[in-house]
Amino acid sequence: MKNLHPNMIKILHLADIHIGSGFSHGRINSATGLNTRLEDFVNTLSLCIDRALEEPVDMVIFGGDAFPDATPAPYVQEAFASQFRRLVDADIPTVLLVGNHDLHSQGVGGASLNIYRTLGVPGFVVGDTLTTHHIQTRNGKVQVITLPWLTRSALMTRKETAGLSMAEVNQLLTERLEVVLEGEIRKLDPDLPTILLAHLMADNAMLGAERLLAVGKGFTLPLSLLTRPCFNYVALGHVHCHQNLNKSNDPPVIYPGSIERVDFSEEKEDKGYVMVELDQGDTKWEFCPLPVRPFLTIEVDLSKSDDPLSILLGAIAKHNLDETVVRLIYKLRSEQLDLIENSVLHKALNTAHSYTIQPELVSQLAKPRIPELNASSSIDPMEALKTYLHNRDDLKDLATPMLEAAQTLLEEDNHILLNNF
Ligand SMILES: [Mn+2]
Repeated sequence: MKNLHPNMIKILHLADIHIGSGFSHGRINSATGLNTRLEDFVNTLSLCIDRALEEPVDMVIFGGDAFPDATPAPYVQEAFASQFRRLVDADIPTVLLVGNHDLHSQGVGGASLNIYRTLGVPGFVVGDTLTTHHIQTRNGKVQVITLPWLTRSALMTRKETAGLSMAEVNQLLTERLEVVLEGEIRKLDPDLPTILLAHLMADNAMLGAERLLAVGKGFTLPLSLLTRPCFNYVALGHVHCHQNLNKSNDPPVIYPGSIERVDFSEEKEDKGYVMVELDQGDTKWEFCPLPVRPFLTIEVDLSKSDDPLSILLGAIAKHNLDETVVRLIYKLRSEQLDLIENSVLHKALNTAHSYTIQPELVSQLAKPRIPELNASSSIDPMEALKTYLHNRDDLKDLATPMLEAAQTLLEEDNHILLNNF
């Protein structure tokens, strides 16, 4: 008789842990000798694991980007391992997907996560190739297709991409990926619940406001590749801002986002993880916010003020800075510099967890920006360069070679340019 697995399967989905990053936002904890931002990230990760154990969930899936890079310091690697070890002790199967930050720029494989496979950690699966894993949980079997971060070299040779634009490379890569994914889909058992776990940039993902200016138009995959009816849940990693990409929610296509604020671009975002009730009929999911350290930008234009210091102090005094990572940005004219006493500013910011002070000089002679590049939320780097060169008659003779050189650079390193997340 066929086993129909009547139970729903409870899963905790988290991504973009990036533990070990953002040390500049912390300070050394004199009691432990550790950077407080490492302690913050460990604490937040431990809350995710606490929840997994309390439920308990049947499986944990991690959507990639464990550390800032593939070679974390041993004490950072250990902090990560000590938390995931708790899942091993509780017999909770766990899938660790390899994100772009887990990949070596040289060679293949995600060294920082592959160690879990090398050591044969019970119940742990490392997703560093596009393949299907059959995972036995307490409430039945699950199929998980892992789709790690792909670089061009995984699907194409350098010869094949020579002379192609970034858009053409992207198109070719998408087509190749579709074929390989289709192969996995055909092998699926239709009677088992199925998850696609992928680290990628989907073409309709919303980035945090400050990231729209980046080279965001490059390496993206179409949502249609992910919204296949054979998937009961699509678990993503890479974009740090939590969102569901599929309005119909059938299947849910979820970025849980990062678990801590990695930088100031995430100042206003909620951080958390996602609880999933996987069901072949109707999968349910819920975003669970985490209590993370607040970030605050205080930005003041003092250039028209007669008493810039008191205006600045007034702007600071409006906020409770306790436990907060603060960034103070103020604009002023060069002749106002002497009116700002740094010791007074340091005193005013004293209660913050950490702070940076960024004065910006407003030049009286500032030229207007190139109007075509203003008010544009997203700038293609080639278009930006063309526009710039068009406005610089003195560079006329250099324009063509500069554009060619820029095109070559973008083609060579497009995956590096996209490693911002
Ligand atoms: Mn990533």
